[in-house]
Amino acid sequence: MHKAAIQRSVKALRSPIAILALFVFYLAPAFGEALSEIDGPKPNIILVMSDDMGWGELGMMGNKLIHTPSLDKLSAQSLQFSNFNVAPSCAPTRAEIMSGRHHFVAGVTHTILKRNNLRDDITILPQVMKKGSYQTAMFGKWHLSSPKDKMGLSGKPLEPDHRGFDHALWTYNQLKRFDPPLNLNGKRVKYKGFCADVLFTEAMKWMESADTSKPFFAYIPTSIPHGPVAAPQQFLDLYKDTTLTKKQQGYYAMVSALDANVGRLLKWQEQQTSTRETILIFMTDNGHAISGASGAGHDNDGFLQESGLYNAGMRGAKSQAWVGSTRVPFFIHWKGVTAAGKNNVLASATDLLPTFAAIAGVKLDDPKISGHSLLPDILGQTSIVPENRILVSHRGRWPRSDQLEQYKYHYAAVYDKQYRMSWGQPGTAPELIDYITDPGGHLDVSAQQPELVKRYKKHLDRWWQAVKPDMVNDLEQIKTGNILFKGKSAKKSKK
Ligand SMILES: [Ca+2]
Repeated sequence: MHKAAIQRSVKALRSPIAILALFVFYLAPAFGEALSEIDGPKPNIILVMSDDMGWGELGMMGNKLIHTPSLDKLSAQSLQFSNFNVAPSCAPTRAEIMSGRHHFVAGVTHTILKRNNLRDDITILPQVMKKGSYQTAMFGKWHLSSPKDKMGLSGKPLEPDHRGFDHALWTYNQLKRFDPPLNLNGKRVKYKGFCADVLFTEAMKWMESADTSKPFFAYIPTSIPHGPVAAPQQFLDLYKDTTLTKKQQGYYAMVSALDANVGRLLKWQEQQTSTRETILIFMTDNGHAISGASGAGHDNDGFLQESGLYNAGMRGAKSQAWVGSTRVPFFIHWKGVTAAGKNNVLASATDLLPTFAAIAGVKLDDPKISGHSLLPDILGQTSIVPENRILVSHRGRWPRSDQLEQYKYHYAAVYDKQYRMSWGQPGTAPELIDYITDPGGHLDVSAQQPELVKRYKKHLDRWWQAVKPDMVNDLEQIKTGNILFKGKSAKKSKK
C-alpha cells in the first residue's frame, strides 16, 4: 500500500549561505535547505488548528472527563509529534505558521491593533503553496491584521484573500458563536449554525469543488474553544452532571463540538474517491486557556492547582513561560506514509512553512525563516532538525511599543530538548527546569546549574538584540510617536 510513497526521498541541499546563517539566531536553517522530491502527485494538505486548547483537553492524553472520540481516533492512527511547540498565544502562533519566522521577526508582538499585523514584506505560506501549484483556501480566524489596516507598512495588502488564499472565509479575530457573519473573499456573508460547523461544512464544500488535477491546501483555524463560551446543547449536556463550573463545562463542550467536526471530516475523507493522497494535520495554537492559572504549578496527578482542570501533567497555560503554554498536540495522518507512533524531535510552529514547502517542492528564499522541514521526520527518515536546537518563547504583549525593552524578561523562555529556563512575572528570578528528570516542571534546578543559567540568559539577550530590528510594527509606532495601546493612542491619551 503506497509503497512508492514510503520510499520517497528527501535531498538536503545545504548551501554555504545557510551554513553562514547559523551564526545569526533567527537566520534560516531552511534557507536553501531541503528541497524534497515527492514521487507522484503532490498530496493535498488539510491543516486544522483549534484555538486555546491545550494538550490536556484530549481523552487520549488521560483526561477522564472530556469527550473527544474523533481526535482520539485520529491521534491513534497518526504520527504524533510529542514535543511540538507553538507561541504562547493566538496571533503569534498564526504568524509563525504563515511566515516560518519567530513571530517577533514577522512583526507580531501582540494580539491586538497594529501589533498583530503580519508584516507585508514577506512571502507567506499560501503564496509558497501557490508556487508549488497548490489551490489554497482558509476557513476561520485569521488574526493577522486589523480592521483599520488594509495595507501594511510597505503598502501591500494584509488580508488573507489578498495574500495567497484563492478562497478565504475569515474573520479578523473571534467568530460569533452562532450564525456568524464572515468575510468571504472580501464580501460580508452571514451563515447559519454553530461557528465550527459552518467552517468545516464550507471547507468540505470547497475541497469537493477543487480541481482534481492540482493539489489543494486547506487551512481551517477554528475560533473554539477560545471564549466566549457557547456550544450546541448536545455538547453542553455531556458535562452537565460533572463537578465542572459552568464556564469549564462550556469550554469542554466547545472542545467536543470541535471534535465532532473532526469526526465529520474523517467520515467525509473516507467517502472521497480521488486517488490523490491527503495529509491531515491537527494542532492547537497555544496551551490550556480557561483556568486562569498563574503557572503556580499542578498537583502530582497532572491537574492545574487553581482550577482543578486536567493539563496532561504540564505546568503552565496560555500566555505563560512554562511548558504548558507552548507544548501542544500535533498529529499528522498521511495514509500509507506516516506510521502511527511518536516522534520526539523538538518541533516548532515555524517548521510548518518549510515542511509544506518541501512537500510542494518549493525552494525558500527568506533568510529569516528559522523553521526546519519536518518532512524527513514525517517520512521516517533521519531528521534534519538539529539535536541542539534552542527555541525562544516570548509572550510579547507589552502594553505600549515604547515599553518593549522593559519586557524583555517578562514571560519569556529559552528551551531545548532537556532544559527550559523560564522568566515569569517581572522581578522574579528565572527558573530552570530539567524535563528529562522532571517532566511536570516542579523543580527549579537553577541553583545546581549556574553555568546553564548564564548560558540561557546570554542566549535570550543575544536573541533579543538580533530580533529587535524586525519588530517593525513597534518600531514604526515608536518612530511616529503614535503608540497605540488597548484601542487608544498615546498621543491622545496624554490630553
Ligand atoms: Ca489561541
